[in-house]
Amino acid sequence: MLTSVIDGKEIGSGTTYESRNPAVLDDVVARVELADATTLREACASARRAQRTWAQVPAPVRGQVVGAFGRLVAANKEALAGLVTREIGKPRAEALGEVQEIIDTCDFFLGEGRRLYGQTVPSEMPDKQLFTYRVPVGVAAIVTAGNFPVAVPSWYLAPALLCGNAVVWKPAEYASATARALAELAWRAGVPSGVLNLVHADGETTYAGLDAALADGLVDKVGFTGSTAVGRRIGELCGRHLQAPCLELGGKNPMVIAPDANLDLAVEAALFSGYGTAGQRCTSLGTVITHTDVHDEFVRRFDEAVRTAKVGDPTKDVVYGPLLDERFAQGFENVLSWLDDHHKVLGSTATGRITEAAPRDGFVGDPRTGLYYHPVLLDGVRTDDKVFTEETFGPLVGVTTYRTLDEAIELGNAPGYGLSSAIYTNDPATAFRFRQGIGAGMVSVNNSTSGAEAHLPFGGNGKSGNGSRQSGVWVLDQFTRWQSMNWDFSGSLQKAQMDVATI
Ligand code: UN1
Repeated sequence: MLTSVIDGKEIGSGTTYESRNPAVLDDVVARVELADATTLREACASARRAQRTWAQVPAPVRGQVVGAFGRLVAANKEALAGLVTREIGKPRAEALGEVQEIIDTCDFFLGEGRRLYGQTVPSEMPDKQLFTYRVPVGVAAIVTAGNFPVAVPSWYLAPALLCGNAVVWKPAEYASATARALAELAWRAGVPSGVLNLVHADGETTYAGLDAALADGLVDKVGFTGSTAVGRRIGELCGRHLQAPCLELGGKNPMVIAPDANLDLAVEAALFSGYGTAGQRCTSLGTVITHTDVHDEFVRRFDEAVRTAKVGDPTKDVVYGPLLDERFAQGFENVLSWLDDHHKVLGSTATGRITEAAPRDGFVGDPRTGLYYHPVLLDGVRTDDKVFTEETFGPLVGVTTYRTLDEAIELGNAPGYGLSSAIYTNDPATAFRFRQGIGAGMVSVNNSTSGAEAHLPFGGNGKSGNGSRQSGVWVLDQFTRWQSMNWDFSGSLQKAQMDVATI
């Protein structure tokens, strides 16, 4: 039985949850005791006490701990990736890539421990020095989704810890075992047990516990990766307590196919970003916006690629495996009810769950054991369709057409998200104009909408977040606050704006 771990102590409760392998539903990966709201608040209080000592540890030494965490993850890469595959059904190659993303992140923040630069700033008065320092925010409450059960948490944990904060981490219930494994590696690497606390809880409990902790001044930064709907609630909650959370939410990521695009490359990228991780990335491809001149040929090739894509057992070489858990499977069933008569359904001979009665050619494994769904490729998508405006979080890609680049940009921005985007073109001017016009935080030219590198700013605008950025140096602004210091050694009271030196 897994429990929450607060200041190194296992804290149980009455309520249990079973995290199941979505490829083999009879396989219970972990039985978890879910915490109540008081326990979550207590974890924040405990983190508050531990943070003071951690902040005294010099940043380069904290960096060494983060570096050691990365090395332990590397030493356990196969096992951790295996657990990711078993608990959330991510195919092996992608799971290994996900674990590599933690290692890359820790590598980056090991070095940042020796920088974490402040500035010296000239004063308007003589014999006076101005400085800026980055100071830790204090306690960070991190709430993560389970589609990236270890990489995305590491984007929060590594910089938050490096910057001298204590963390209370609330992972997705359906990725509890993976979360515990990652936390164990962090503790073994030298992160003090009170500085990283793991709390298993359901959504409503998390919300109530955070509300109580924020009201009592026990949390200084909330980090949340998940749906736009939940992000909105977290944003409202934090706003009431005068806090700006770090929100990384959904996406409706467009891929534009210009008339000069290399269509084979574009199809490969559309397959990877539309159907990889079963379309359950925040960076998954939502809608292909293809120029009318190349539409028919692109769709012909894309349909062929989707039809022949291997789907099934995630321990095998497949494009995608099962959906994350029952709740996500139900969510996708609901999305399928948005299909309309004017849509041309391609990519499969059937839609919905893959069963013996509705089989798929070349399916790998046993369809009876897991939450497997047919890929859906929808041509003829219109701007007033729900499949055009809403994130679908499943193996579904829509296709629509454009005539001018301005029109393509307008279509890309229309759903109001702004996370990732891509364009396939060989013309630099087209690529740059697309970048200027598209409202997304991330733009790919001749590459997929998903698969961002770990040291570039990651984040979105509009319904994809509140403009916060993760990764690289940019995330330091989430986990530190600027403090300025002025030091006057003139021997007199020099008044700013009033005693300004003149020539
Ligand atoms: C997410 O789905 O929340 O860029 C993150 C990507 C991955 C991260 C996705 N590195 O697609």
